[in-house]
Amino acid sequence: MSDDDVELEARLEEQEVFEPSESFVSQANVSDAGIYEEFEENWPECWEGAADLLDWEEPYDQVLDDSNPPFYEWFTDGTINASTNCLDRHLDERGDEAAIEWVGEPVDEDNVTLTYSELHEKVNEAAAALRDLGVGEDDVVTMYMPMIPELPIAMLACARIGAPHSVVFAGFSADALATRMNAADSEYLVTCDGYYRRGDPLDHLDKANEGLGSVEHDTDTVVVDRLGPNGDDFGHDLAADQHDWGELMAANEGATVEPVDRDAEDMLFLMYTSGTTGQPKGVKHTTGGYLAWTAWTSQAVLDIKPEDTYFCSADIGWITGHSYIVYGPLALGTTTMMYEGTPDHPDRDRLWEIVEDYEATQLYTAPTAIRAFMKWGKQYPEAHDLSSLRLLGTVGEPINPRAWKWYYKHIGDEECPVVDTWWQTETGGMMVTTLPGVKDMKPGSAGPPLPGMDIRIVDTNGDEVEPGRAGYLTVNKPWPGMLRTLYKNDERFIEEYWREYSDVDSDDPDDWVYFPEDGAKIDEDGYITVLGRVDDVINVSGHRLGTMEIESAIVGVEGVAEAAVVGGDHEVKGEAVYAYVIVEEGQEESEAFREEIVQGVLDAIGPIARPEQVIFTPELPKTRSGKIMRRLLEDIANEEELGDTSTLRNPEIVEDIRKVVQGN
Ligand code: 6R9
Repeated sequence: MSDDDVELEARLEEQEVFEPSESFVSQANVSDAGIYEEFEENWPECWEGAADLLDWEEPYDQVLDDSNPPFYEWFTDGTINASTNCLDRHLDERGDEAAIEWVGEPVDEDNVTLTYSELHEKVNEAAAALRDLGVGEDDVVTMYMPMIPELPIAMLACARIGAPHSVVFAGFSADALATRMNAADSEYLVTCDGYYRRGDPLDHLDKANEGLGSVEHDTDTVVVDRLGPNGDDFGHDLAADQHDWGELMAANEGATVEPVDRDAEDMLFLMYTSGTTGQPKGVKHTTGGYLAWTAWTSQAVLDIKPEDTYFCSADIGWITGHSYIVYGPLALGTTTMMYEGTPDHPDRDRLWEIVEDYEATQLYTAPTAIRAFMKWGKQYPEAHDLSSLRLLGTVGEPINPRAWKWYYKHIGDEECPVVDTWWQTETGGMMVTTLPGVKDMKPGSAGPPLPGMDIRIVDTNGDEVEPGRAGYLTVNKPWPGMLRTLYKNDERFIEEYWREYSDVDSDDPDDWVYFPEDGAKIDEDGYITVLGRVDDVINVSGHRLGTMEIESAIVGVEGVAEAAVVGGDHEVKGEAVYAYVIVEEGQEESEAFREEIVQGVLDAIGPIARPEQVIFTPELPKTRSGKIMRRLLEDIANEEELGDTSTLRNPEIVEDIRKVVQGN
């Protein structure tokens, strides 16, 4: 490092508050600090502005109906279609502008630009094709696809005909697909033959077919041909209930489909997410509130303008991609980018090359990616002109100040504000983050709640804690983008999110408090630092994984008697999976068996859940009532000083396990 660099790093390291640059503020969509007070005074009518960002078929009567908490309804009696809002209404002014810039894996230079007119056309054809197959309003269509243009096309086609989609991340296993299709009674699947990973074709249909084998009802499947002749080696033949996407599209060439009027509260999509039990939760999002929320936050926080080229590097298989690659940006009529590949192929400057080539104006990514960039070194971004960037964002997990500052300096050149956005699958969109044109930034802290949000950090009794003390994050007022329930399971919805801090017998909305199961603290300025999950969910590279799901996968391996899974610190992934395993009598604790266990997890969930370490142990530390003391196992994984072991039934086991893991 040069002397200048050393000086700069030292200054950055000490600096705790960063002001947004004047050049940013002067053009920001939101730059009036009065918005916080205004929203507070005018709640819930303050959300009319968000609804005004959309075109409604029938205007709504009431902003919020809170007569039956926690089953809140937003923009009641309004009717709206999401695909019209993302497409049709932009045609006049922006028909020839790019809606989606798709950057494929660099195998055959087949990048695709879809203008609003082209996207509109394809969505109409796809909507007609799905209807031909029999898809009707409210039929759940599952999608199991990687980052290819057909994924948002299929999503918007569903939105057009009022069929909710349920997107399953392509990296998930066949089992995960089957569980979700069964849970949603989904009779339709859109998938593809395969896709490229680091230049090599990868079979995907094989996995989809395996999953379909475990689906309990009849299904129709549409298969996109992504690989062309490069997929010939996989030797796929479509079964009688499987249809070729290209043929269906060709048969419907030029078709137009009248968008279906949806009630604001009608389901737009389902998204399954990990919880504390083995069964994933089907989070239900609606049409009006969700779209208003994602459009408003895209405008206020990501500062999206129609003429931008906005780049979010998430996968559409996760909520971030739904809200901030597809719905929010397209509702605003901007150009949204999709990247199929990984950030390190063909080289570690791939993202910077894309930013430069497309002159991206915003980059929204995850701390795990930023930590990897940091590890690879600043020479990669430095080799590219990143001056088109105006704003940077992160999401998915806490970002440590060092990574924040690296991002701010080496990617944003100290000119771009960084928005650290806290939210969840369940919240639909952002909840806690700085408004970039209004608020100073504090690295490591997501920032204050967005205007109109009532977020408090409380202790186990629900009383607010002093600034600086750790507590639990709670949301005390509803918001338009919130989940409405867990699919066909209102009871679990209340149990999972409300019971902890609400008076569940009351019908006064003031007695209802949403609990996202995150720990947090707040400072004197009202800035919130999110500390992480307080349930049995671990966050690997920004992806939520339930320890129970992984444990049941491990226990499913023959020869395993018992398993406990915890998250251990990981330099790049944030957290990594540590699996403590007790084998059955007669089962050898061999390397080969370790591999079998890892394979069991890959088969049941997918590569994101791959255990970093499998630790054989004769016993697990348990309380006298028989509960596994996960905290101790976490301390061991993190080489931290061990907490209190006095309540254990078997305290001696802790030292034995520690020796195995830490080797001394
Ligand atoms: C959008 C998304 C949600 C969980 C959430 C929290 C963690 C997300 C964060 C963050 C600290 C941030 N999380 N953003 N923690 N700072 N900026 O990630 O949704 O996959 O449902 O995960 O992720 O623990 O509860 P989802």
